[in-house]
Amino acid sequence: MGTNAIPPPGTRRPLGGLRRALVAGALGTLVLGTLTAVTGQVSAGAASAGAAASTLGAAAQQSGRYFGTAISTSRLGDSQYTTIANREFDMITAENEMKIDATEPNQNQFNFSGGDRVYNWAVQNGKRVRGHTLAWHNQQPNWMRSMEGNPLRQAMINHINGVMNHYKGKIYAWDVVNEAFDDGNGGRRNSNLQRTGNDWIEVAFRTARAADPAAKLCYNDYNIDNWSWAKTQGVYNMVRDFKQRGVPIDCVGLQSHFNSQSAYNSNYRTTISSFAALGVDVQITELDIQGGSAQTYAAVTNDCLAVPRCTGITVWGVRDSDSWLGANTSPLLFDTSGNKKPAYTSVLNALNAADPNPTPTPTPTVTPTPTPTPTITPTPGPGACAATVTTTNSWPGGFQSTVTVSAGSAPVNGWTVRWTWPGGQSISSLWSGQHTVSGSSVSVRNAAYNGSIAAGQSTTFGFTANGTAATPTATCTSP
Ligand code: 9MR
Repeated sequence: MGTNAIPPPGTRRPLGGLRRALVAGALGTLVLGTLTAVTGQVSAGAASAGAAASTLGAAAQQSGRYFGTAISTSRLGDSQYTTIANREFDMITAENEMKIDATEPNQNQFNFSGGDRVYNWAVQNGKRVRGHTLAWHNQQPNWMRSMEGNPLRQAMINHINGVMNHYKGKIYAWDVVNEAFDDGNGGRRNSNLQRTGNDWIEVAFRTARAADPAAKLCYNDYNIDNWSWAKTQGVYNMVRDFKQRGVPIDCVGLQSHFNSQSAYNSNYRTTISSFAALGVDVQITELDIQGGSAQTYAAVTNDCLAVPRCTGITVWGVRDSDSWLGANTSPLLFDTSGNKKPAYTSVLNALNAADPNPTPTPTPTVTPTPTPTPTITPTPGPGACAATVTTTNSWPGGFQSTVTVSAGSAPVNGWTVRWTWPGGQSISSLWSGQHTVSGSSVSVRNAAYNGSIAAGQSTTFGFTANGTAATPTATCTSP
């Protein structure tokens, strides 16, 4: 598993930085495992007052933080690897095993064998787990890669529900959405998910909150470390908007893959504190530093320690030879023989020098579990269509619905669905259709790609709305 590809030099310079491409790679073999419940959270005891801790995890715990690593199932048989990982780290991320292609290789057929192996290894050794990742343009299985529009939107929602339900109550934080911003201009990355409508990210977060209210929900990205870069500002503005509008988000993951084109900058602390000031935790989620500078590793650690809501650091691999970047770039804290590098010592010393007063992280507000509304689908007559509204998600002040549009015994070519809101509701965004509003009346025309419905078949569109969840009776007409 993993790749030795080194990211190619970037070609664009966003406010002084070069774009860095990430490399897709094949997923390794998944091995069967079973899921066990979390019974404990932390095995390595924190150092007693005054004494320096001798491992990264214990040293981080002194200020209420964690120190984690990515783990790959392909290396769980390597005792040097597992010995170091078990000794040093108290938070685990599956490097590839909880990604979309691993967990839903065929549509609606979920496979948690690899994810469970990593999860079980972690909890059996007293560690917590970060979930990575639920909605991403990369590492999509083939069936998802070819999807667009409403079917993809629904598949994303189904995927989030399927995976989060399997790990419900067991994951410290989920990277709900990964790498959704463009490298250069601070806007969204063009992807099949983005093309389902700009609201796909908030729909993913709302779905995630309902699926597992106990998990922290993170937005995770690379090249959002440098405060002066447009991409950082783009993500910052999204998080601020989400917090203002009550979209559930608890944390931002700064991947922090540092190299010569995306170098550590001393404004990193400003980035961390600025995100934290929005009311989210900040987690350093995939740290590696090409060249392995001990000084830069210490600076990154100290920047996190300086911000109470920077709750932990995860390095993206154990030994240099385990890194996706290849051992020759020396990016991690242990060398290929498993020896501690100078960077290790500088991180440990920084953690041991931290302010021992942990600031508790507020627990995110738990959103009431939505109650799906049972619906009866009317049978349309020949040439006609019918529509049913189903509430799929709700939260204080808003809700999300799916509308199923069905053809009867004859095909439908173009449709319009209409309903009237009962109590002042209003649509905030709608996908896979074009809507017009007149007072409390809503009219939705088909989108360009879903107007034709074969006899006996159906299509769907969806929306999020403000107000108390309502499931109005909808009518459908076909020209
Ligand atoms: O380390 C992962 C590598 O084994 C995979 O081949 C690669 C495929 O996309 O993903 C790597 O991890 C990435 C992470 O999931 C998201 N941020 C960038 C990481 C490095 O590419």
